Amino acid sequence: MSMFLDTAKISVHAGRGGDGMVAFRREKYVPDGGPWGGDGGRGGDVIFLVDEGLRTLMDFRYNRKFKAQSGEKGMTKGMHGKGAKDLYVKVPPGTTVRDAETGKVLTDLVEHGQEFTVARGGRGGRGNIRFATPRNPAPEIAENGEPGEERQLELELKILADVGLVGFPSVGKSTLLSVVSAAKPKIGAYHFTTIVPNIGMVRTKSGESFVMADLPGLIEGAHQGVGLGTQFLRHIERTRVILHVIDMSGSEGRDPYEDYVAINHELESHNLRLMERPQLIVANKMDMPEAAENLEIFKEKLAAEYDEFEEVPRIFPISGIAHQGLDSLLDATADLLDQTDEFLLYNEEDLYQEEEAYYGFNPDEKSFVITRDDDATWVLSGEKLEKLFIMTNMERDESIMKFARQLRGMGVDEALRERGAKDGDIVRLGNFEFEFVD
Ligand SMILES: Nc1nc2c(ncn2[C@@H]2O[C@H](COP(=O)(O)OP(=O)(O)OP(=O)(O)O)[C@@H](O)[C@H]2O)c(=O)[nH]1
Ligand SMILES: [Mg+2]
Repeated sequence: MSMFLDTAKISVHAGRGGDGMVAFRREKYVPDGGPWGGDGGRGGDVIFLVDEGLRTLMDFRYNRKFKAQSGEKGMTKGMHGKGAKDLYVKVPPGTTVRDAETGKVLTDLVEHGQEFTVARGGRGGRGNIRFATPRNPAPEIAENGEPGEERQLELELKILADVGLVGFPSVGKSTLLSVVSAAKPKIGAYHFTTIVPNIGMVRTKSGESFVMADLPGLIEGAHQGVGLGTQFLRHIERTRVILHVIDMSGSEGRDPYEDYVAINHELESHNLRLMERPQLIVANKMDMPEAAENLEIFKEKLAAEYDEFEEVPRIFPISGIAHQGLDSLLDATADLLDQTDEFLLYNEEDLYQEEEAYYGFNPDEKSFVITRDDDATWVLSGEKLEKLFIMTNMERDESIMKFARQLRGMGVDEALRERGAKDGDIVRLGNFEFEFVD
């Protein structure tokens, strides 16, 4: 696994509902007390909560399982068991949540304080008070709690920033962020000094402000996973404007124009939409002796790519170290942001539909499945049936009888008969076996 956790696979398990209680009134002077068993409490939900203090998914590296607590059991005197507390899991802004099995996006969490329930707790089982009827005033029946939802999730972080600094390693991206904002990113003469995106708030002299992200350096082949690879390309996806930083001094023996073309190629290969973002070219390290000459060559090569009717991308010569040319770069960036709309990463409709499908009832879903084991036992399975089974207290005859009625109601008996089940055949459901009675 990678050191730089911008994706994580985790499992969430909501709490199970508490079991309902079977109890009867036994008071002085009340000889035949009525039913008095309360309901079980609700199991806790697992809820994601966006915390702007977090900037990576690092916390999920060692902690991958999240389980909310179960509800309390129902009690005598008709008292309900206490509901369990929901389990809140903090995630950084910009976290996309997918169902690991289907790969579908469940939600995209961007705002501080935003919440999303990823697994719902089971409801508490009903106590015997709830089963009293005129015909059966003292029912010895109570439900077990409903199991909590369980799912595997994939988290992917795409940080939120208005502006992204993009370029080869050591071109001076972190230096630039450090001189235009209060951020204190690490700066170094070696490649890949920056391994986690740094964010700073920039305020221009004319009073406009925006969020700038210093991203780790890109190299050729990044979209195929070379260097720090796509982990950082994905962060660019949420930015609206790209500042393409180039070492115009060619200090490492590279050709500035080739660098420019190579990086754009990476952006294009990752996701075509990255090239839809407006870009300003930042010609950095202009304090170096060779820079002025290199800039002229660069301008010529760039202009040659465009005809007279096309707009040639604008170039801003600066020196991060000498604090030169920064104001006009920042003003132009603010203007460009004003003119640029947000890029929607996910179609709103897709997100909505997914939620519907998740919580809604699916009428096409088979409520049970019948198979046959080698020893000729009939085996029942299926989510709905298994849930019903878990919620049935198999230690009490009345509950078992109710369960048998529910199976009949679902058409299980009829289906078994159709498949050829005979009187006395063994039918298994979970660890419970019973005889088929025709
Ligand atoms: N001469 C000169 N050197 C600079 C300038 N800006 C940055 N440098 C130097 O270039 C080196 C790399 O700077 P960083 O800001 O760490 O570069 P980076 O693009 O963030 O690099 P990575 O994080 O590795 O991708 C450091 O030694 C800086 O001092 C500049 O304007 N002029
Ligand atoms: Mg850096």
